[in-house]
Amino acid sequence: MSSGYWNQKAETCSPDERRALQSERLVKTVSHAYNNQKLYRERMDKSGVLPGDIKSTDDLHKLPFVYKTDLRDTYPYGMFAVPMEQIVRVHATSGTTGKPTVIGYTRGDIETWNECMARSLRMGGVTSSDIIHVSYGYGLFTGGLGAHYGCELLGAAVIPVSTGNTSRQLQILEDFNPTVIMCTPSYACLLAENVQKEKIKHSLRAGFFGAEAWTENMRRFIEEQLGIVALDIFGLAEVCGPGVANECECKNGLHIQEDHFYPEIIDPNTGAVLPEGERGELVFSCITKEALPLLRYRTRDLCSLIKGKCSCGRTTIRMEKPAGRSDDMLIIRGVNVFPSQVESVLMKYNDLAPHYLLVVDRVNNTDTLEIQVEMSDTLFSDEVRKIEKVERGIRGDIESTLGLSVKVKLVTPQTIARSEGKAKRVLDKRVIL
Ligand code: DLL
Repeated sequence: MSSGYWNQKAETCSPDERRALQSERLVKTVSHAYNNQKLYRERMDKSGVLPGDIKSTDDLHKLPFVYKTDLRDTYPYGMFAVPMEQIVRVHATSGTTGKPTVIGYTRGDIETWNECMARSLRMGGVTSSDIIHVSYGYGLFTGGLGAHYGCELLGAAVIPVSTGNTSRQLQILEDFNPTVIMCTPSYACLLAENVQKEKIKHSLRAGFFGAEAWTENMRRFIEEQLGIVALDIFGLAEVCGPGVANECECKNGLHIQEDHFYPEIIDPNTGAVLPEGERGELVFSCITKEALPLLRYRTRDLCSLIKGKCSCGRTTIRMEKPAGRSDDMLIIRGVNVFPSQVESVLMKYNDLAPHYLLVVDRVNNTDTLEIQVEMSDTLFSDEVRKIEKVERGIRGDIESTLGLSVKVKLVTPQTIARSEGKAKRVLDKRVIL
């Protein structure tokens, strides 16, 4: 099924060749950032590091970090390292608090991004014969346009559906014969349910799902319900957008486009680089970016890195499927809880739909966690006794996974709010109090 490489040299070169290229690019980018980004120059000066101290990727750890707050503090364009006449596109991330994060791209940055997206698609077996249904949002979010131009570069036929209007999406799936779909995994679950319910006939064989964390159990659900291969696509606007990393057909980690984005894993508390294979916070240095050359950018995403040649032949470093973000973590009665831990338990039950919400509250000074999850139509029409039994089973399973007592509430089908983009899985009432 594999259809080769998009850029064979970049994707299959030896570690030494790659290290040499990365070092050369890093040295250039450090001096570009130092000379053109006031904030980063001041930070380097404060850390006592000069561009001349960075001679190769071995010296990267000497550089200070950059944070999302830096982009907010310099809103909107304060960290751009080129004059506005060289910027050809602007994207922004909404951000739940405060100002959005604004990202600028030069023509060169856009070309790099398009190539990374084309590489991502090719590693998932996509060719110019494919028809690609893009259901990521088009607009300030990088998902739609990022995916779109990668598809065009590859020569595939792209259908720019964007988000929303699920019944129109289903009609396009049935009538336009797309072979590949791109959307968030939570929206893929919603589409899959409707495809089943309305007996939609489609020609899909693969999907590229990302923009939010999703578990292996959710992958199984999507693959079974839609009868396709579901691959993980990762990216973030600050680095470019979708296409920073992608799974190949071997599904054993996401290949990072590391000739452009150099990854490190650090201890989020101390900032120290962690030994190979350990899970920690992913940090990226953009070693070819012109408009926004972020160095040692703290993503808050939690994962580990996998070295070594993949069976697909690629030699690029891979990231483990991200387990969530350090800022997603809930602390409930002192216990660390990630929504993905709950999801991996829920998705084992056939009697449930893949729609859930974690409601956290504080009652009499004690944190409470209620997990609301939708029943399948079959369970919903079953006896109350059966429903209660399933509820008890799930509660026991979750309590032993989290080490925390929880309440589980099975709710009526179609009652948990759906999202067309990134799903909202947590309602933390403590934050509002
Ligand atoms: O979500 C870009 C994107 C669009 C990626 C479409 C994939 C597909 P942002 O809105 O800036 O960009 O959000 C970036 O989303 O730091 C992760 O926390 C999360 N994220 C993105 N992809 C994945 C993934 C886009 N495959 C933030 N798995 C990142 C887990 C993901 N989390």
